[in-house]
Amino acid sequence: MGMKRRDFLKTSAVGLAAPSALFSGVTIEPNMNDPLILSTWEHGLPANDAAWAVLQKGRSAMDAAEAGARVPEADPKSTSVGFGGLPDELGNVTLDACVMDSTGNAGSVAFLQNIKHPVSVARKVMEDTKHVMLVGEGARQFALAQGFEEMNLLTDESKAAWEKWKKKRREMTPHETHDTISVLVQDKKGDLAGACTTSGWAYKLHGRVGDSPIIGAGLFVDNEIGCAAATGLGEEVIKTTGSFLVVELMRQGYEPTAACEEALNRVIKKHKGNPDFQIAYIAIRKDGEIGSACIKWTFEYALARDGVNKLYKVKGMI
Ligand code: SD4
Repeated sequence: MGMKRRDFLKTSAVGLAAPSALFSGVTIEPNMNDPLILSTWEHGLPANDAAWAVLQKGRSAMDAAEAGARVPEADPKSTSVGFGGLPDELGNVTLDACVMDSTGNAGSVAFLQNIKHPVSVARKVMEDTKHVMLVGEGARQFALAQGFEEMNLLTDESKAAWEKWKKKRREMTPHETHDTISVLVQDKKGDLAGACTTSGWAYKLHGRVGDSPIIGAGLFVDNEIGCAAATGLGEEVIKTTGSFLVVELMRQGYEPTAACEEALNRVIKKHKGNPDFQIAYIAIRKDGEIGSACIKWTFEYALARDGVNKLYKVKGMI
């Protein structure tokens, strides 16, 4: 059954009392012919521009999300993603990424080294293998076999930052260095897709994998309900299956921002009301409503819609 937005909101209010029963089997009326792109942080702006250009050519939400994520991946000034990403404690740039499309298909790579575009490798895993996730050396070998070029991803600037860090080995607070790019897209057919890519927590233990390549944690897409993505302290996003939770809360009738807040509430509660780290979520509901929330300080997302691409600030919940 299709729902008008007003009906949806009416049902939502009731839905909070007995959410899943009311919402199971209900289809939210899709937003058609009003494509939008929602990305994390300031590097979301150029990512959105690239994604928008792809949508303009009539291509899919998945094509657009991948094209968007590739922009910060290739930019050495984005020191938290791809080429130029800050390394782990041993000086290795190790990358995590995933994609999920409107059919519910997903691909992911984790702990990948020396390949500039992990998001595209993740897409290849999704489309050209029977698997969802490849890691480390296996992921690198797969990428090389698919024609991806091998390259050194540690720029002089990131190497210098790492060498400076090594002298004191000061523990980084996660929010100092976390800036994953997550790109959520709704195309003009109303279909949803997403991509997420990062070099993770700077100076992490060698072998550490964050939330960004974990389907349901860093990213989740359900083409009936909506999609969500995360940025921030991956360990805590994994422990609460964050992006999946945001989408499930939208299924239960939560507005997109309320869904992001409720998912963060679980983290805040676990940390006695005062976590010392940042997590932010972005979400698109199938009817084109968007939402976002972050734990503390501020977070910025970039939204491209109606040909306008703008950065918006979100205030922390605590
Ligand atoms: C991670 N969530 O590896 C990523 C890092 C991040 O904004 O989001 N930065 O934990």
